[in-house]
Amino acid sequence: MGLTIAQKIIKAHMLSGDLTVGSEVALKIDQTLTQDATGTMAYLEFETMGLKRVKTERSVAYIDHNTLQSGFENADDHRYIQSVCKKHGIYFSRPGNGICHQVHLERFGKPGKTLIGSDSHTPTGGGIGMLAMGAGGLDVAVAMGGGAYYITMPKMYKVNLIGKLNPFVTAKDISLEILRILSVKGGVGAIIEWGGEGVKYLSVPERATITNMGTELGATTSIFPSDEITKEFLKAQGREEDYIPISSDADAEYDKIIDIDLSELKPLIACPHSPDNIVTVESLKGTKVDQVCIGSCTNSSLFDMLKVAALLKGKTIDPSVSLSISPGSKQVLSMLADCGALSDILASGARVLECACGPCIGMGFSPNSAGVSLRTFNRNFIGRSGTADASVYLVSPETAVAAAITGEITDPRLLGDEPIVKMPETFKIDDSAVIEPATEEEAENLEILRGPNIKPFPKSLPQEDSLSADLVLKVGDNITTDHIMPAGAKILPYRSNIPHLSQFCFGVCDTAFPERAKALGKSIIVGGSNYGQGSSREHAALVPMYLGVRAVITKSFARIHIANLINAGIMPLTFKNAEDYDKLSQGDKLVLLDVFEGMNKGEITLKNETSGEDFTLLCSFTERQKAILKAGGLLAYTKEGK
Ligand code: MIC
Ligand code: SF4
Repeated sequence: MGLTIAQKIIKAHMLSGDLTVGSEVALKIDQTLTQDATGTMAYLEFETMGLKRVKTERSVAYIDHNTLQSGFENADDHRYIQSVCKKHGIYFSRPGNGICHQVHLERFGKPGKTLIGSDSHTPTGGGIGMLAMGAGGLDVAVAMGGGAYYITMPKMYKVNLIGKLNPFVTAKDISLEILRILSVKGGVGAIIEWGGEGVKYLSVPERATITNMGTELGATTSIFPSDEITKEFLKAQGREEDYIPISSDADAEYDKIIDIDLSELKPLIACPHSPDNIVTVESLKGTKVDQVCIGSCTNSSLFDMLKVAALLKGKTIDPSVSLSISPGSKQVLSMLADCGALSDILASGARVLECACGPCIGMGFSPNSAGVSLRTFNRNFIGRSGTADASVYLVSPETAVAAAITGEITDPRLLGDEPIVKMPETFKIDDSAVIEPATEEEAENLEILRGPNIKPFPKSLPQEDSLSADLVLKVGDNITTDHIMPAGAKILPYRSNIPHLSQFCFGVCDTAFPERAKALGKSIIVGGSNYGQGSSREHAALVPMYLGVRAVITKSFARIHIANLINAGIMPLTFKNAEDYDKLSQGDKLVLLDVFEGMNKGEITLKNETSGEDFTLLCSFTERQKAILKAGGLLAYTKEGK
């Protein structure tokens, strides 16, 4: 049987396991990336492992999330990460150099290689045929130390692109269309390969928009073939030698095949508060808009920015709209400056922000009260923008410009002729903002610089054979990591201070949760389906662990979050009968019986002492995962010398 693109890369990197769907596969990881909001914790974990140098082919630390430096905390974190990088063999991308995924695609990603990153949008690298996956910080730390990365062998989905996009219909609309078809749960347990004749009309930045937003489907990753278009892109980045062709075999088999006829697509928009809440832009025409934000790792390439500049040229934005533009990298910004496009953007009345995540993670530019914000980003979860009652819509850069000019949601096809933007033959290459690590010899005497906000990693406890704990919080379906551990300008600076961070845990759902959990000492959370979707932030597991949460029982989990829970020593369990969810209430006294035997059987009995009822819960832990839970988390397990 032939192989898919992902199966080929997995096979070439497999340390143990096989290609059977659902089995555990250990992968050799070639490259890692971190960003600062998850990086400090990942490097603290790396340090705990006591290794001198990273063992990967290339590891890069980016500073892109937490760049406001509104207090000493961010600056201290950056200095800490920079000093760890210098000492341990990691490349350090300075603040201002750009968003990790954009810069990694431009300068470091390679077709056919494996990449894991402590950020859920790491699959952006699939745009050049990499097997790129988001992971928790601890998994990235282990991979930097040369350890394997474990995945559950995913199913293979294929999306066949037929025909060609019409003017003003973009790669972002393809991403929104697949979200409409599959929903935010539809990619869980799958890798999505993009193929069909339509692929040859998509440039690398367009492909990267699609693989980036594949994260919102819950997919393990998304991937495009590496072809002549990939080669041209790498050549223009001065990296032709990194090119290798990769495609799937003609007889490769897929678990699902979806056809999308590009010529039939229209400009689409994701409505509040979920990326899969899709309608046509046309259907919302006339809705008043207060704010428009263009940028983020989804839509901040030179390709996107040149189109935006061309559409804004000679126009002034509507007086009632505030427009922000954050180019994805220093390369993008300086090329916009060199060709004059930046002046066109500025002349329109736009505010040009730093090359960083910025408004996407609520770091500034929060909308006004009950404001309507159109964003080219990938997530519109409630509260993420920093304004609790804002309505955030996700759109293409073209639709964003149309709203900025008219002050209301407007079909971009009404803007006139579509600007034709070509990829440059050569990009401007200047890697001076990437600081190289010291040699092993020089590194010996280098000191790690720590600030007072960097608190030690919290201690987790081994799982017990019989767990008696109260049901501390019951939540519904599609709970995101932004619900569990919110970000934003007020909270993000404390990512390396778990005790402080814990005050904000589940703040969106129930502000009394942290105090209640602390008072109980040991507790259990109950959730609906797709619990933990969204970000890779391991803080969404570490903070509940710090607050005493010992198990989370749901209808289903998102991939990265379930791994983070196990790494933190928290037991993820699912209901055998989904209806049992309705039979549990907050405050119930629960007991998990014969946990260790149950782990082996794959079924654990839950006794609800309050109602007197018994339920069956499911688990499917591998031997390694059972050992991690019994040890009290991955760090404790690694320290035991496993
Ligand atoms: C996000 O988009 O939610 C983030 C911020 O990039 C996160 C990482 C984080 O929480 O630090 C992600 O996507 O993994
Ligand atoms: Fe940054 Fe937003 Fe991309 Fe996350 S989704 S990496 S916050 S730009």
